[in-house]
Amino acid sequence: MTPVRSDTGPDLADLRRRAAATLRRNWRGKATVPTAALYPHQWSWDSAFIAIGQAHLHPRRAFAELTALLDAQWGDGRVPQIVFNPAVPEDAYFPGPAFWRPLPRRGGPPPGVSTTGLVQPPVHAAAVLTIAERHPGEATDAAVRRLYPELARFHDYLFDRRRVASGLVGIVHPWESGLDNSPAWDGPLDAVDPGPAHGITGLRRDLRHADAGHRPTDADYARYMAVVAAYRDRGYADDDLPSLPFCVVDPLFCAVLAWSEQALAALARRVGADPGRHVERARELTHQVHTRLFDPALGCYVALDVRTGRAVAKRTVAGLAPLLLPGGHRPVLLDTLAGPSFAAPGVRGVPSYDLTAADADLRRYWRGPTWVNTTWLLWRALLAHGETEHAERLAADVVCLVADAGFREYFHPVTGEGLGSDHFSWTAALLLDVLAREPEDQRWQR
Ligand code: 2M8
Repeated sequence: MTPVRSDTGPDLADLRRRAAATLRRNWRGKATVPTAALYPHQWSWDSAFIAIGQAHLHPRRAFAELTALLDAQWGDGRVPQIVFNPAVPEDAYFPGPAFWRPLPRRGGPPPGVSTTGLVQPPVHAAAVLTIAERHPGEATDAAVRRLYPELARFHDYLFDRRRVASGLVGIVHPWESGLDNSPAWDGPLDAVDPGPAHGITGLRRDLRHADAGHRPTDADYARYMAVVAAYRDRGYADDDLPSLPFCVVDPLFCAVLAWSEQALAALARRVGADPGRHVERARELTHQVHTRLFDPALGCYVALDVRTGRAVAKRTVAGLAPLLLPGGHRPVLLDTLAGPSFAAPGVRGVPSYDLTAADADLRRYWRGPTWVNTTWLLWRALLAHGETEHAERLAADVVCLVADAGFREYFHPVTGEGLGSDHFSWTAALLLDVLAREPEDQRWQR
């Protein structure tokens, strides 16, 4: 894609127009696909990020996006990772709807709705609060009244059914982390028997739409499938979670849940409900994250393998996410964020993994590239803590990456090369949000 620049930096009006066009192109009538070919259904945390950007264009569409997702909420409260579009052929995405069946009748999705049985990081309540604060009015109030009970039920599910390791909240598949191929999952996945891996390449659809060097390997996929099959074969039941082949505590998932739980408290106040339990749960989970997941030697938070009880000593962007929370080890995290692991000269945005690590792979999915959504989360955290200059640098990085390489799924953190798929929805949506917040001045010049 040709970068559009004027003498004074990227043409912001043009970027906004192209971002809006990307979201229009990916809108499917009720919800937005992350990108047409690679991800042709609705994804959970994508929709939350998309709604944040969509609110700058069509607030009604923003709420429609979240309503479509929550319409697929399971009876047990879980909000599924993927809501399958019945109009899309079974083999357009792997693993498609058939692989996930049977879905439970009791406690499962509404009749006739086809989903996966996993969840994704619960950014949704924080997204609704973000939208409500920026776009006040009657329509927003009505939407918040409608969405609050469903969001609260989702959090009840996570706190009641996914509690592991006394108080922390666990995930049972790398796909639930959103950072699927993170080096943090290599150790826990090594212990998974992949079963027969042959034939995986033929089944995979992602390799038709993205460079194999930017995506997970077949060995990763074989293990992903084995982990899904084990959960599916026990009816997606959450009893005795450590007996599943994969069960970890992820610092980003927990930090986002505690952050969103604070947002739920604010939403509860708006609709006249009692915020008490949200305040208490946010406080308790925040405390657990700060006391149980911090690794002083690495200068960041780390994941916990619940099956072995061992911490995963890897410095990933997920380990910076507790910056979203009050208290904790903020000065150390700020140093790590500004240090050589995530911010060498010329590096743009926040790389997904420690640049100095021997196993960093700056082109491969979640193993080094910069992603706009995780950079956006840290931008929000920096703004909340008054770290304005640092936040503005990240905002400028996002704008320049997109101006130079287009609305790509992820970016090489050093060269800025666009990676993964193109016309990617959350890149467009969050760019709109960054542009709406940051004053237009000379800082975009690089
Ligand atoms: C990626 O994950 C999906 C599985 O959920 C895949 O690779 O097929 C991840 O980047 C995830 O965080 C994202 O939600 C999804 C859709 O954009 O793609």
